[in-house]
Amino acid sequence: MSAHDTDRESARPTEQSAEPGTAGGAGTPLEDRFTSRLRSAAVAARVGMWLGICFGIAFLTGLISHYAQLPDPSVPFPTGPVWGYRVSQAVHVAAGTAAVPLLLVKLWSVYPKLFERPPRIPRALVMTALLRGSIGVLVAAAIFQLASGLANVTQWYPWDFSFRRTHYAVAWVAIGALLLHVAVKLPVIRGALGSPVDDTGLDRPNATAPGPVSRRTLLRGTWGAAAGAVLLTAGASVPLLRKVSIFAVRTGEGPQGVPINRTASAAGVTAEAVGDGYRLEVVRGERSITLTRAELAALEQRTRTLPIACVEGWSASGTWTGVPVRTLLDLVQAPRGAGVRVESLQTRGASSSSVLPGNFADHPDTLLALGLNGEPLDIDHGFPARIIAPNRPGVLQTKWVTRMEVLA
Ligand SMILES: Nc1nc2c(c(=O)[nH]1)N[C@H]1C(S)=C(S)[C@@H](COP(=O)(O)O)O[C@H]1N2
Ligand SMILES: [Mo]
Repeated sequence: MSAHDTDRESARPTEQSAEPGTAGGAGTPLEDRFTSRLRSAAVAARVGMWLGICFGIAFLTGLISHYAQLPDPSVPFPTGPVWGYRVSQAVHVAAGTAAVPLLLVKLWSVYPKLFERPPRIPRALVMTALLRGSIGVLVAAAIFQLASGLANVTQWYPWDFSFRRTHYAVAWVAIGALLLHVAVKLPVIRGALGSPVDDTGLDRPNATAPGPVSRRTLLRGTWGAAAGAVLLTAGASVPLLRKVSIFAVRTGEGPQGVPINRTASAAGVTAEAVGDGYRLEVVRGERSITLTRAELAALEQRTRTLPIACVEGWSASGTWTGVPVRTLLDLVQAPRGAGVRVESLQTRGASSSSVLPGNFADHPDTLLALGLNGEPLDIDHGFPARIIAPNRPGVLQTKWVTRMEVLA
C-alpha cells in the first residue's frame, strides 16, 4: 500500500473537514487529507539539511567553474594543482546529481503545506504571502538548476539561452532563497534535528497515520537513492567507477583512450583543412610567424600527463606531447604575463576560440599538443594541434588551433 492510499483511506468525511476553523485553524480541508506521519518536519529537516549541503557544495564549485572560465580575471585562476578543476567539477556534478532524489523527497514531505489555509488577519496574510512567495522562488530555482544542469551533462540544450550565464545567475537566486528559507525555518530545523526522528512534536495535527514504512526506512531509502545516483554516474570522472556507472554519459571511451566532446565533422573541420595546407600563425602586433606542422614537430617537445575536464562533468587523463606555448610566444618576443587568444579552424560556436590568461600562457606545462598517448593527435582530438593546459575547464582546451594572437 502506498502512502497515498493511506492518506485517502483515513481522510476525514468532507462535511466535517469543510467546517472552517477546525483543529485550531491549523488545518484546512485539503491539508487534512495528508495524514501520513512520514510527511513531517522530522523528515523534511533531515532531508533538507543534506539538500542544503549539496546545494552549498554545488554553489561553491559552480563559482569556481564560472571563475575558471573568465577570460580576464582580476585575480588569475591558478594553474595548479593539475587535478584541481577536474575534482571540483566532478564534485559539482555529483552534488547536483545527489540533490535530485533529495529534492523530490523534500518536496514530497512538505507538499501538504501548499494547502494550508492562509491566515485571516491582513498582516499575517502579507507575511504568509511573502514567505510562500520566497519558497516558490526557491523551489523554481532549485528545479531549474537541477534540470538545466542534468540536461547540460547529457549535452542536451533544448533552450536558446546561454546555459553558463543562466545557470550562474539562477544559482544566486537559489542560494539567496535557500539562506532566507533556512533563516526563517531555523527554529523548526533546530527543533526537528534536536529530537529523535520518530518524535511527533512538530507534526501537523492530522498527520497521525503510520506510513507504509518507518521514517527511518524512508530516510535510509533517500540516502540510498542519492548515493546510488552518484555511483551510477560518477564514473564519468572517477576511473574506478567506470564499470559501475552505467548511467554515466562518457566513461573513457574514445580514440586514444580519451572521450570526444565534439568531433571534427560536427565542428565543420574537414580533413582538407588539417592537411598539407595547414599553418599555425603566431601574431603579436605587426610581428607574425607561420609554421607548418612539420616545423612545429621539429621544435623541442615536452610530454605531460594532464586531464581533459569537461564542464559537463566527465574527465579523462591523457599524456600529451607538444610544444610549450611559451616557446611559441618567445618566437615573437611576447612579454611574460601577456594573454593569448587561441583560434580554431572551426569558425562557428563559442568553443572555436579561447583566451589563455598570462599565467597559463607562461606555464611550462601549457602545450600546443601534437600528440596524445604516444600517437599523433586523432583528428577528433584536434589534429594537427590543440591546446592543453593544467587545471583548466575542457571547454577552453581549444582543438584544431590555427592562430595564436598575443594580447599585449
Ligand atoms: N575547436 C574546438 N575546441 C574544443 C571544443 C570544440 O567544440 N571546438 N570542445 C571543447 C570541450 S567542451 C572539451 S570538454 C574538450 C574535449 O576535448 P576532446 O574532445 O579532445 O576530449 O575540447 C574543447 N575544445
Ligand atoms: Mo567540455
